[in-house]
Amino acid sequence: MIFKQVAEIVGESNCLTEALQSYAVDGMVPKLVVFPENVEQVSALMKLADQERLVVIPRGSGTKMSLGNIPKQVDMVLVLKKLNKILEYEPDDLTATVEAGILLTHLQGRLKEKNQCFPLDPPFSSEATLGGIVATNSNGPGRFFHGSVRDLVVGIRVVHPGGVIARAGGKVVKNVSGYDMNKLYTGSLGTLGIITELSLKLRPLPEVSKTLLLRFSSLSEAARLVLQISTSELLPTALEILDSKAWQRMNRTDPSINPGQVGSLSLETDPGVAASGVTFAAKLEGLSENVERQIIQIREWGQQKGATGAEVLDGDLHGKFWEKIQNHPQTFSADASNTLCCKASLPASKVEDFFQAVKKIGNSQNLDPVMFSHAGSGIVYIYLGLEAVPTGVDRISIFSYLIKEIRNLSIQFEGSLVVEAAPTDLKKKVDVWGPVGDSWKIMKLLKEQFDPHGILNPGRFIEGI
Ligand SMILES: Cc1cc2nc3c(=O)[nH]c(=O)nc-3n(C[C@@H](O)[C@H](O)[C@H](O)COP(=O)(O)OP(=O)(O)OC[C@H]3O[C@@H](n4cnc5c(N)ncnc54)[C@H](O)[C@@H]3O)c2cc1C
Repeated sequence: MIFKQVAEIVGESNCLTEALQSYAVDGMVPKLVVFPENVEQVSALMKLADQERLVVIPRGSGTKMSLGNIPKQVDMVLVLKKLNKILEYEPDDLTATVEAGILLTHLQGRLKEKNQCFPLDPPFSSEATLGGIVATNSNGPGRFFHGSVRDLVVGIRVVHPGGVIARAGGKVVKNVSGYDMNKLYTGSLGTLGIITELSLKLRPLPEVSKTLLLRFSSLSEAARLVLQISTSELLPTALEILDSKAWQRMNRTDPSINPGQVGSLSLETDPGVAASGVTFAAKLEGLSENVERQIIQIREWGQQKGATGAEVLDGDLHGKFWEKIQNHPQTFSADASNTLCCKASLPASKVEDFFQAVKKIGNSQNLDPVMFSHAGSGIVYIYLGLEAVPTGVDRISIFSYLIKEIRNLSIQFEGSLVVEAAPTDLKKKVDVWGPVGDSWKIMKLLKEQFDPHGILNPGRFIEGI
């Protein structure tokens, strides 16, 4: 019956009822997978779903469906990939309006023709859709200079449960009177509405783009350099710190471990330090003269702090390096379904102490986490493979304990911790979002207003919203 109504809206060929395993969310297989082709179809589907109390799980490319708590129910997966057009592109205004299912990589290709880009560099950039990126507030190393999704999305169109189509923001930089609803939908994980359209701020492509790598024997020198740069007049695009394990994984060559990646970086200088020390990386972009000046300055500051090796990457190597950093879930985890990935957001000045303390907690369990940091922004990623726990030991209990300890540590350092990826068995034991204080009451009220029957991604967001 429902299939018939859905098929009437989108056409039978856009409606799947069989072999739906690959659309399962945390192991829960939907009854229906639907591929709407325009906003009117999305609206009609949301009206029907609300009437029939069908749980709807929006989906872009599916690269980040592992994010969030386990859903309460899964009926219909709504795939936005057929809404993939560029609706407006105004190179002179540095703005574009796109449908939410467009792949970031397709958009970048079009903008490149005019020497422009959308300056966002989230993981899985070759597969992720703009809607998924905005729904998950997914950012990359470049947020240090360019800002995050919330700074770069200036307008949004959303379909709410019940089918109402709403717009927020606009196409110009000063676009909001009243509440800034763009920002509310960003990072809402598809719990308030289906994002169907986005207006974006663009930037010109830089004339030159280079990387300065410095090796240090200990973390504190690299961390002090990051603070010196970020409080100076220099303007790097990104500042990263990698521990030795992260560096080794950046360099591994086995394509079966690292699918879709571009092979080894083959940076072999100073192998001793690379094996035990810390790697600092700065991404420098802009006019050639300015980039060179910054490289000279940062190298000098690094040497004063005891850097033991220095290297400048440009061209292909520069591109490969940042691709691996950007796509860190693929670079740092051998097997995504068996990996714990935690993301801590901290004041930038606390990154060093946090790094050290997490290593200690890991070592107390005989586990050596892979750690790296978008250090300029105070973001630290921690990767742990479940296979590292000896057989016979209760892995889930150890990992639940680790999450609790590392989360307490993040709070102690005035930050927070989100579990970005974990096997479903582990998610049954932990809350992936962590505490949000009293604000959950307001969030719950908002959810009830936007989605009174709880049909959008129920259970996946904070506090089971
Ligand atoms: C193991 C793993 C680890 C990852 N780690 C990180 C990480 O550490 N940091 C990071 O930033 N990214 C991470 N990502 C991936 C992330 O960058 C995604 O690639 C991207 O953000 C999501 O794009 P997508 O189109 O694939 O969205 P999907 O995965 O299809 O959807 C993501 C979420 O957004 C909702 N959604 C999708 N489209 C819409 C829409 N149009 N309207 C409303 N809701 C929608 C979905 O319901 C879902 O909850 C990780 C992915 C994986 C698989």
